[in-house]
Amino acid sequence: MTHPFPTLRVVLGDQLSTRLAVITEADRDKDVILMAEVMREATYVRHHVKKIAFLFSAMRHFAQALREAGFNVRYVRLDDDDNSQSLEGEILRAVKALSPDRVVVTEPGEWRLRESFEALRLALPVLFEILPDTRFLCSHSEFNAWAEGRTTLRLEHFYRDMRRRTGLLLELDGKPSGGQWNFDKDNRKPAPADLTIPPRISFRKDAITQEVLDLVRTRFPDGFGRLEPFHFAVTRRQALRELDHFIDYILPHFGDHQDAMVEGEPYLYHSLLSTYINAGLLYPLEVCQRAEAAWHDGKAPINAVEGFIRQILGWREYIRGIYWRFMPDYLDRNALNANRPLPWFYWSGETRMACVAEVVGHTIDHAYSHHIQRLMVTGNFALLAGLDPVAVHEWYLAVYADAYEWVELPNTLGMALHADGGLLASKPYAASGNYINRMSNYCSGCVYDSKVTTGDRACPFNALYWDFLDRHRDRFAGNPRMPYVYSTWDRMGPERRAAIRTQAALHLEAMAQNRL
Ligand code: FAD
Ligand code: DLZ
Ligand code: SF4
Repeated sequence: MTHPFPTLRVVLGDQLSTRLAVITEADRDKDVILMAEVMREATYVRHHVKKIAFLFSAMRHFAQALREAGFNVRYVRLDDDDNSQSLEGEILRAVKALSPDRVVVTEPGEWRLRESFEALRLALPVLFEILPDTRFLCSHSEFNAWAEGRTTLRLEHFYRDMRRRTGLLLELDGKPSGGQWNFDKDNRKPAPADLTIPPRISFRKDAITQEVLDLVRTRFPDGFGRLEPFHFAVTRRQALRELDHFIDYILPHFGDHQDAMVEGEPYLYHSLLSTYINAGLLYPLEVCQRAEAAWHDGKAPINAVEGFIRQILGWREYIRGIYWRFMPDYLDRNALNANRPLPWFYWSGETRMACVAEVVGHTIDHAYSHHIQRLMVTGNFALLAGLDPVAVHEWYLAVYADAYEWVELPNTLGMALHADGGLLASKPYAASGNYINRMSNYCSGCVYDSKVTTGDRACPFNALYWDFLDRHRDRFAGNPRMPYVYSTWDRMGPERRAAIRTQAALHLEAMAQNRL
């Protein structure tokens, strides 16, 4: 259908994909594409300065590429005089200035913004259409159809359905490639001492990125994290180079050390692709297809390729399905009644716990830490210490370059904190210092001793682990995956158990006083 007036086509900062209908259906002679840098999006949590700089630079490059391809782009810079500093305000301003006969936008990735767009729809004098985000491989209705009537929503079932639906790693007879759906038993080994760490690529900062770095330095002087060095890809072409590098040099070893943690090594064999996929510079399906092709070409083993594809085709889509199915009340869930404030060391990294200091340090430096660091160090500590889920959620949403609520919230509230009561994970990801010692080399440089539970050198994760299990015995004792831990606790005897409870209270007191 052709329209006599222009259509205003809105592209948000994490929608930098030319394959979205908002772009593919644009009339280059008439329509206007609106993009806006606004303070409200840049400050609704205390975002890492690298995240802001990455998005603004990627947005400016995307706008430039659209203009070069012949589109009309109305790009509002953060410092433009008339900038109303909100996306809603910029849409209204553009409607007044351009008199389009309709506005179209791809649905936002966060509930708060979708709600406010729904309100804007009623306020606008023209038609306002919110289009589905077709970059995802499972639509809302497909996820809801899968979830409907199930008593438990387990990733593994969802993932197999997605393999069947997309044909990824599927043979002609419908059987999984390599004979198994899941090769996790071959993965997740600790890192050997002589592990070679592959080099990573860094991108030259052009004039656009330099200008954005200056802007962020000036406008966000108290922002979280270190702005430089800045290595991010900011265009699709650069993101594709990062993908090539991953497929050629890193994917072959992806599974083996997926859960390992090594001092001074933030990246190991992880892909670093989440930031680009989530902002739209890479498409999840193409990333999975590249990994599958590497297996077909004999360049990467099945355990690595299957493990990697499961993260994107399985976890990423599943997490998004959970978010939209259970929002907005998902945000209020606090099944374990956790309410302690977030300790300052989450922002400063100043703690004697070497593992936490290391992970927060990576976070400050790179706006990145890998999954096991997020889940089993900062997440695990927050779970054991009973930190307020909303405070923890806001921290994760702020500090990582790949963080948007649709993906961050279920990972934090559901996977890490068990605050959704087990909707997402059947068992809490609670672990003592022993796990961190097994999967990392952090403990050798720590003032605490991972093998000690009480006394001056006691690793805080130990007493807090037992205290956590004890506090929530009613909830977890019946869990078929947990009887062993409770029988170990019971065998300790009343005096030992009391000493551990006292030690846990001392750790929590030290935490509150910033002495931990
Ligand atoms: P890789 O280890 O190389 O994994 C490959 C890809 O799989 C990732 O790029 C990502 O797209 C996908 N993936 C892997 N695990 C998950 C998962 N659990 N959920 C969704 N996608 C997944 N991921 C985000 O993208 N944004 C977030 O804000 C975010 N917050 C998290 C918060 C917590 C508490 C936890 C435990 C996990 C969080 N994750 C989040 C998931 C995961 O940690 C990151 O996707 C991953 O660390 C990104 O690094 P990578 O690209 O090197 O991943
Ligand atoms: C995260 C972010 C930031 C920091 N700034 C902007 C911005 O200035 N303009 C914009 O369109 N989008 C920005 N974003 C991304 C949005 O917050 C994102 O679209 C929503 O969180 C929904 O996922
Ligand atoms: Fe972390 Fe405990 Fe190991 Fe120290 S001893 S690094 S606090 S697990």
